[in-house]
Amino acid sequence: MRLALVLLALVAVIAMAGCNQEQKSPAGPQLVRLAVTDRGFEPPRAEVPRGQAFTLVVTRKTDQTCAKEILIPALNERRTLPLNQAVRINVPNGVADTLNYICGMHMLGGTVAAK
Ligand SMILES: [Cu+2]
Repeated sequence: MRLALVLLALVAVIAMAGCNQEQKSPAGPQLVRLAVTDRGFEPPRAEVPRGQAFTLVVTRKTDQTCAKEILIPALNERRTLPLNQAVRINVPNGVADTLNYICGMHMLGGTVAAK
């Protein structure tokens, strides 16, 4: 019985390792993590490999800026940024060489460049 449990645990670990490898493969989704701090969006300039879709993962970590929304004009996207909650925005391949985003009041922003 104990052996069966150990085997089950091993199978689970191997299955999870397999999932991780999938995420690291070149075809997997590229994540671009952004934080909103009291200095604005960080990093303000990010780069992604050219020719790949990616997912913006934006987490607002402060109440001290006006950036409680993010706008991505090229995607016609406007999303609210709840405090300390990661917001995922999928960006298809080929939308823009340099993707611009700004806060809801057009004061803070940044770019993601395809290189
Ligand atoms: Cu703003």
